[in-house]
Order: sequence, then structure tokens, then C-alpha cells
Amino acid sequence: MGNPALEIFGRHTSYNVQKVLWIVDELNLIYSHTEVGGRFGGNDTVEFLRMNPAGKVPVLRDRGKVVLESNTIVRYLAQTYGIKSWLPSGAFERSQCDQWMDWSIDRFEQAFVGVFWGHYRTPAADRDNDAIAKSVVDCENCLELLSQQLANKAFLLGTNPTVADIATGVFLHRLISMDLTIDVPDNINRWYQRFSLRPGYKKWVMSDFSELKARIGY
Ligand SMILES: N[C@@H](CCC(=O)N[C@@H](CS)C(=O)NCC(=O)O)C(=O)O
Repeated sequence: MGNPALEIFGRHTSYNVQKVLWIVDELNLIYSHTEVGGRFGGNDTVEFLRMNPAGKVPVLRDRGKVVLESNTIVRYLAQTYGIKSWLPSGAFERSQCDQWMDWSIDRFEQAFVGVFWGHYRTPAADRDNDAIAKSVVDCENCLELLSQQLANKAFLLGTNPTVADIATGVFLHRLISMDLTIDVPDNINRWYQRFSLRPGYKKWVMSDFSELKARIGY
């Protein structure tokens, strides 16, 4: 299964781009990948802005059609090329996926950004340690909520991973491997171990992100 006309634009060090690279590997799709944004630049060209006027990555182009927003791209790929288990089609089952994906943007990403940008990407002398400490607590609260959901399940919605695991699981590697102590519940550590066995997670999400340390320029 594959589609050589699938084009992904975005630097692999972006966690939002990683969601897309992870799922295309899970779905065994054939695609081209162009590094854009960050130190690679290229997200301010006329051609790129025609695809995404906001100048942000990731961008997916599928046979000429542009899809934006990482969670939307993940759902689009699962629906277009995936097996049903990645994105259930029943209204209620689908709502469970959407719920975690919306929560992930609304709560988990906000908490993560407070830690990742506030601590990791900011030079030590410029950090707001009180704000970072608050974000650490926010992250721990998010992990606790996810942990409760994972009490009797391998993945968020059951035995198999879904798009909801991609949208939320992408933050784990950096939270766990950053030079900052965060309490990680056992259920979350086991979830992370399961992800780390998946080639797409290992290749893209567990990749080196040290070029972003103390770098707030992009
Ligand atoms: N909500 C958007 C966020 C897109 C976004 O802010 N992307 C960042 C990278 S995570 C970006 O393009 N930054 C500019 C750059 O990397 O140069 C999504 O989920 O796709």
C-alpha cells in the first residue's frame, strides 16, 4: 500500500511534524519528505505560503490537495489510507478519539510547551523558573489523567493504538528524556515502552532534538 504522490513538508524536529511522519510509517505509506522550517527555513517562500499562509509546518500535499494542522493530517491519513482500527468510523467510537485529540491540543500541548519552550528551549539565564514549575505540575496532572485512562488498556482506547495515541504520545519522549525531573506514572512508562517498540515512533519521535536546546530563535 502506498502513494508516491504523498508529500510531507516540515522539519523532523517539530513534534507536530513527528505525528505525521510517525503515522505514515505506521500505515506503510510511500511519501516524500522535505525538511522545512527551523534551521532549514523555506516556510516563508511564496510557494510554501501558497500552501500554508500561516507559514507553519507540517503541511501535507496529497495528489495536489493541501491538508493543514497536524491532528487533522493524522486523521486524514488514517481515514484515507488506514485500517479501521486507527480511526474508528462509528460516531461514538470516533468521538473518543476526537476527545483525546482536542484535549491534547487544549491541555497537554499547552503544559508541554510551558516546559519544553520555558525550560529546554530557553537559555538558563532567561528562564522563568516559577512558570516552569507550574508547567511541570500541569504536565504531571495531564500524565495522571492519561494514566487513569490507561489503567486497564494497552493504548488509550483499548488494545490497538489509534490516532488519539499519536496526538498525545508524541509528547512523551521529550518529557521523559529532557533534563528536567517530571513524575511519570507507571502506566505512562509502560505506554511509552510500547511506543518505543514501534519503528515509526523510534525513528521519528525518539530522534535527537538537542539542536533545539537553548534555541528560541525558531
Ligand atoms: N497547530 C499547528 C501548529 C503548527 C506549528 O506551530 N508548527 C511549528 C513547529 S511545531 C512551526 O511551524 N514553527 C515554525 C518553524 O518550525 O520554523 C499544527 O498542529 O500543525
